[in-house]
Amino acid sequence: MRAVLMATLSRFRGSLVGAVLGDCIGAIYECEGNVKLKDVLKTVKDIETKYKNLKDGKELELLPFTDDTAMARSVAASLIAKKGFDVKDMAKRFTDEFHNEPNRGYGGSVGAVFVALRNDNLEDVFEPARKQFDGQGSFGNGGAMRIAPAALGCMKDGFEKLKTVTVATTQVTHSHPQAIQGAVLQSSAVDLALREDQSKEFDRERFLDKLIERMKPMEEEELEKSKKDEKVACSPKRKAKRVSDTVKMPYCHKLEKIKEFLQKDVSVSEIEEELGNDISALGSVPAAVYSFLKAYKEIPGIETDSAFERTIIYAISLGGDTDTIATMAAAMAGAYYGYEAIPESWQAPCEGVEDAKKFAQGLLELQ
Ligand code: R7I
Ligand code: MG
Ligand code: MG
Repeated sequence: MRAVLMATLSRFRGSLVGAVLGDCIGAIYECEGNVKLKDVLKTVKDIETKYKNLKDGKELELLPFTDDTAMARSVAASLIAKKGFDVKDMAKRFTDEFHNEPNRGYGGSVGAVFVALRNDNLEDVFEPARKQFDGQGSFGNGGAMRIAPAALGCMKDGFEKLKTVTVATTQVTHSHPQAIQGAVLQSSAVDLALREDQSKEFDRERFLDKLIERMKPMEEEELEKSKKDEKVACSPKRKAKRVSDTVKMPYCHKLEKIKEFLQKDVSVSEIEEELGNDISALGSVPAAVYSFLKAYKEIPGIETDSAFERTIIYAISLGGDTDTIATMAAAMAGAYYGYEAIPESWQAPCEGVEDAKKFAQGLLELQ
């Protein structure tokens, strides 16, 4: 295989295997409230020790993947089987997967979408998602958490195609603009990480500028729409429910904030406050981007030379929606550092690693 293809295969594998590890290891801490860095360090140390002490013929205790990976597998499998994007096939795979294994830790409301999709055999696969939350759609991070394979599958096509595929893949379950924008931010971050020249010093501010360049028109368009809606409805100003509701273009705002945060020491509570660490797309994708970028450099208290390892450890240490923030951050990190950066001992207990490698190969063959 040509050298450039080998390099790409390594980064494709890195992204999908990384995502699996972030999910499986992050799931140990999902929704545990405050996570202590020292506990996360102990968890990964234990993983390494168990692997080292593994006796012949014995098996490691499995770290199962959750809905994040279950759905990412469907995204990859559909793109490969259809040699491109087919929303009905994608929706069917999500639905079958959910009914096959409903106990993978899915979000509280998304099950209703899959029930409707199965029962109604709909022409319009986006309809059940549009009905969620009184017609405003879910703002959960379920669209973003699964989207990394789309960045790989669309690599040859460029951003406009990636955006179209990301938006439609998300809308099968999530129609809230913030859920859609969050998925576009995530797929863009993986896409840009795949393309970043590793032989040069990583200009993280430039990386953030490129993300802002992609997010700005989407947020501006949404802002225009909401202004019109307000006029039509003559509605009184909606009371802000969440801090981020008070900022006009919250994704761009958070991406600018990350630039600031990369220049100084920031506490976990400040990150939680400013970027979020929750189950919403807006409250988690920026934290994943920040984890990836921060871990490029050393982090006090995390003593490993591996920036890939730092990414997962740091993302989990933020607490909250740990499996999802870690899966998204690790999808970016794996895309940047490549498969060789991922320790074997971390891969060994995680469910779904071998399949992730096959999906990476299949997605590369689409290029
Ligand atoms: O977004 P989704 O697929 O959940 C993904 C998360 C990840 O952390 C996974 O690891 C898994 O644990 O779940 O699932 P949804 O059910 O669409 O959204 C998740 C939750 O976000 C919902 O159950 C609600 O609690 C909340 N939520 C909303 N609450 C009020 N109003 C999402 N949208 C809304 C809303 O519009
Ligand atoms: Mg999960
Ligand atoms: Mg989660």
